[in-house]
Amino acid sequence: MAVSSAPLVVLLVAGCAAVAAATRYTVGDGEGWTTGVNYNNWANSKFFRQGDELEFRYQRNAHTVTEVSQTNFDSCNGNTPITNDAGGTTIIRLSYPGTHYFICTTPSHCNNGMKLAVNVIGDPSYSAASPPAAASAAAAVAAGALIKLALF
Ligand SMILES: [Cu+2]
Repeated sequence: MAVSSAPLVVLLVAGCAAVAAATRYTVGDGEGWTTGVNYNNWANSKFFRQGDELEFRYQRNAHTVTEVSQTNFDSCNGNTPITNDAGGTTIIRLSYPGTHYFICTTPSHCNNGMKLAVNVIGDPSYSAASPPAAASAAAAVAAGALIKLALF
């Protein structure tokens, strides 16, 4: 029994690793990326790891997702963005550790609190070549199928 169950253990570990590889967080949860949401509270309830993703959902062109430096975050200055998008759905991969800063550049929105800072913890197992969250989920499903097969 011990011999036959060894491959199953390997599959279970592999399956868990795939699930833990990346998490995609919807910024603001059901409220999305908009005015009137306290994004400090939202971020403080989460633990972001290198490789995780942020999904910003908002009305196209009504807001922006603008990644900026800490200085520009503090002053709500979007003139020299690191990245910028207003497409309505913006997915940002947190590919390096440290604090990432996002603001909305629609006039007055950032100053009224539409800004998000997330602290990202480094993950030594992270690889830029690793598959995105959707592929990881597929891998987890595949691993689960293998586990079911192994149980037979
Ligand atoms: Cu806005």
